[in-house]
Amino acid sequence: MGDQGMCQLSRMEMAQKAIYRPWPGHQDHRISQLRIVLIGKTGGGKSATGNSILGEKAFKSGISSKSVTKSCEKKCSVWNGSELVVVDTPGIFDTEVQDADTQKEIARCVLLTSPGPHVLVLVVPLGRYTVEEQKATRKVLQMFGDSARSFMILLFTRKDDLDSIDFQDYLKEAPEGIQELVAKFHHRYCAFNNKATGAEQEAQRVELMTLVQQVVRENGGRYFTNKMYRRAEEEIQHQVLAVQERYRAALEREKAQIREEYERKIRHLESELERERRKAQMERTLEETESVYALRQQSARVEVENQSWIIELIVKALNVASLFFHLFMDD
Ligand SMILES: Nc1nc2c(ncn2[C@@H]2O[C@H](COP(=O)(O)OP(=O)(O)O)[C@@H](O)[C@H]2O)c(=O)[nH]1
Ligand SMILES: [Mg+2]
Repeated sequence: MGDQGMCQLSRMEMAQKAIYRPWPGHQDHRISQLRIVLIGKTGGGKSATGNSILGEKAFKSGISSKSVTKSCEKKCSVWNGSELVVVDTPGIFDTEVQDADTQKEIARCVLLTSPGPHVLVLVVPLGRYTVEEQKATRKVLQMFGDSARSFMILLFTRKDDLDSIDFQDYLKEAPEGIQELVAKFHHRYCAFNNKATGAEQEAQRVELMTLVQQVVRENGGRYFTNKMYRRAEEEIQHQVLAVQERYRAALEREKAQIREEYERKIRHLESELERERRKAQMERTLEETESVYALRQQSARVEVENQSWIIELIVKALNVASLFFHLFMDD
């Protein structure tokens, strides 16, 4: 079992409750879920931002090598009646290197945010926006392609480094690289102090979530997708169908067994009343078995997402489709 299905329980819990559809034409036919993925260069403050969004220390964050995010991670909470899924990534989208480990991580990120993220949060640290940092940001933007722009929010970290300067005032005098970015994102940006607590933390969280909601609304409830996500989704669906087919066959086998056992037991019974009693018992057992399998069918997707082999299958599917070569740009 992998740890990619961290949100399994809450998803199941939410599926059992009546979940409202937050916006008309919501394309996600699964339960109402808001998927956010944090992207940007290592050390920019992605994990710290994830913690600020969730309001708890869910992701490891820090400067020591021990706290550097090495693998994509998914954490969930509930926001405004929707399941909020936050996926933290290591700096995988800012690299030219497409080695096996990077491919696996990208596949993992795609799986954790499948069938696609509603919002991509590009995390950039204020005051430290070096040339190297600029290059990395450009790479990330290029990687996701122009079609991803309408799903992106620019989030500056280290707002506390501005001391008491007002963020809007700072922007007027900000380095060219920062100005350039802000211009690209129009009004879709915000700044976080990830060291903030209490009311300040809550206020910036609300500010971001308001932006998130705005992005989702502007996109008509659609999530970001591209060839890569679609190909991965095909593979996931393929596996889900296989699992469901296995359960269907297993249910038929079990039902046949139950009937056979019943026939064997009543064969020598004389009393009609007793036969009827046993028959009613059998019907109950059949119904119970059916409902157990119905639940298994429903959670087939979660089951597939939790299998460690699904990542390898996605990597393979993406390689077969040459998508790792073209990457996200190819939408
Ligand atoms: N002062 C300050 N430090 C921050 C802020 N955001 C992140 N950091 C620090 O920057 C370092 C890198 O953050 P981390 O979340 O691990 O970055 P990641 O590699 O992008 O996940 C950590 O030491 C954080 O404590 C912020 O808003 N203010
Ligand atoms: Mg990190």
